[in-house]
Order: sequence, then C-alpha cells, then structure tokens
Amino acid sequence: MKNKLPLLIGAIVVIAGLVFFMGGGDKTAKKSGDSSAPIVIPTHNWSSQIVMAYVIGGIFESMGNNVSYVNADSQAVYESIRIGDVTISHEVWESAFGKSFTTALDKGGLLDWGDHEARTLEDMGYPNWVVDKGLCPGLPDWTALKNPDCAKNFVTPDSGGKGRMLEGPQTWHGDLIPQRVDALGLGDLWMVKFAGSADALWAELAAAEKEGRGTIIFNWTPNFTDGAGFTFIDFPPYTAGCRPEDGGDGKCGSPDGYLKKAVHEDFPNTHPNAAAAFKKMSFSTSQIGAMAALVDIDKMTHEDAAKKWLADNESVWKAFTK
Ligand code: TMO
Repeated sequence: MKNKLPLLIGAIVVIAGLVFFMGGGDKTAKKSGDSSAPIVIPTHNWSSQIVMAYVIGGIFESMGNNVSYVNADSQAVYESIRIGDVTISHEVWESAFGKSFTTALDKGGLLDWGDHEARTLEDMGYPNWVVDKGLCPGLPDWTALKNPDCAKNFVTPDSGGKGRMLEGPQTWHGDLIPQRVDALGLGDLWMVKFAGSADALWAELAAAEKEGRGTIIFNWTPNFTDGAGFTFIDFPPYTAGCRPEDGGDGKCGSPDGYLKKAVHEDFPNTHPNAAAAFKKMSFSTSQIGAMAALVDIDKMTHEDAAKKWLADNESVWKAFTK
C-alpha cells in the first residue's frame, strides 16, 4: 500500500492540473467577451446627440453590457476620451468640434472610429418665410446682408439698432460667428447674440414668426428642421485653414462636414463586442433628424425617444450587433 501513495498523489496532481488547465482554458474563452465595467457615454446639449446616446446605450445593453451616462462639455469631451474618463463620442461634428477632436487624436489615446453616413452643415440661416415676406431680398447669398434695408428688419430691443443674429451657446464654436461677421465687413449692420440653449433657438423661431419680424439663427443638419423650410446662408466657401483659429482671415462659411465617432484606445480591448458594434454603427440624415424630432416636435423625453426609436428600428440596429 505504502508504495502506491506516490502514485495516488501523482494521479491527483495530474487530475488537478487538468481541471486547472480546463478552467484556464475557460477563462481564455471569456477574454473574448466584454468587461462588466460600464461603457461611459457622454451627453451634450442638443437633442439628436442625447437621444443617440440612449439609443447606443440601449444597443450596448441589449448585448449584455453595462452603460453609464455623463453630461460633458462638448469641446472638453475629446480630452476626457483620450485619458479614458469617457469611452466614446458618437456625434463629432466637424465644424464645431473638429479642432478639439484632431488635437486629442494627435496627442494619442483617442481613436477615429469612422463616419456616419450623414454629412453635416452647421451655420447661420433663416426660416423660409423671411424671404417669402421680402425681409431680405437676395438671400441665401450672404451679400444680401450688406443691405441696410435688410438688416433693419432684424433689429430687436436688445440689438442696439443693428440686425441681430442668434448664435447657439458659446460652448459650441466660441467666437466663430462674431469673428466672421466682422471679417466680412458686416459688423456695422449686424450683432451676434449667444443663445443659452438649443431650445432658445427654437423659441426664437416661433417668437419671430408670431411678431412678423425677421430672424437669423444658428442651426444644423441633420436636425428636426430638415423638412421644415429652413435655409442656410451661402457664405464664401470653407477652405482648410480659413478660420482665425487656424490662422485664416475668417471670411468663410462652415464646411460640408463629417459626423464622426471616436473611442478611447482601450475600448476595443475592454469591450471587443461593443466596440465592434460601435464601429459598424452609422446613421443617416433622416434617422438622426427623426431622433431630434421625437424630442423637439413630439416633446418626448430623450430616454423615451430613444426607446421608441429602438422599437421602431430593430432591423437597423440589430445588424450592427452581428
Ligand atoms: C454641434 N451642433 C450640432 C450643435 O452644431
């Protein structure tokens, strides 16, 4: 008996080793799954971006992932992604955020995760009834703004006798539009006011129409206004480097821009399945316009809008997860 003990111990060691090895093998298989750590998705201050945050969060959750949302500044977010505090950005608008995005990309830690199908434009424009009423003949050509008889139809009590343009919140573009107005020689006739929120832009559209006065506001596409008779002003074409922040004279409009996605560089390692799905995600102009419309026209909450969008578009988003 005594001399069989080493054999028995040997057998136990072999079996234990096998069990350990198989366990290890199992763990190796699990490495291809996603971490249970939350994927951090930023929310900003325009409707499609917030709805799309919950749409994408819902898609990740359907794949078994955990998600958290953080309200973030729309310029600083690219540095937050670069250092890993935020995991993704799903609406990188070229005109507003291209420079912050490129700066973070060049520093390292942030990856360009491709473009949506939708192209973008972010610029000043007007509801079509402004032209129908003859308030500024010659629009959408920007040179129509040089006419004092045009500018006077856009005066408001707070505009110091000049025509008023209502720009979005200053966090979106800094001084881009005031600089442009001055660079184009329009500063004597026009002033730029910053709105406190996107909702203030839509409130201005309604107020101006009610009061029968002209209005020029900042707007963008894709948006809920795409089908609603809004026209962007034709400024001199954008060229690389034309903006003051890039060393240019500022006499240019906004680019025919991309709408990109970005991720923290570790995301494909920590959450390979979610990262692969996010890489495939691409939304069209009409899909993004619809996300905004559920909030800004139908007055749903962003969360409910996302739930409705996901329920109505299963075949669209399920394809991203395969
Ligand atoms: C970034 N934005 C869509 C408001 O122009």
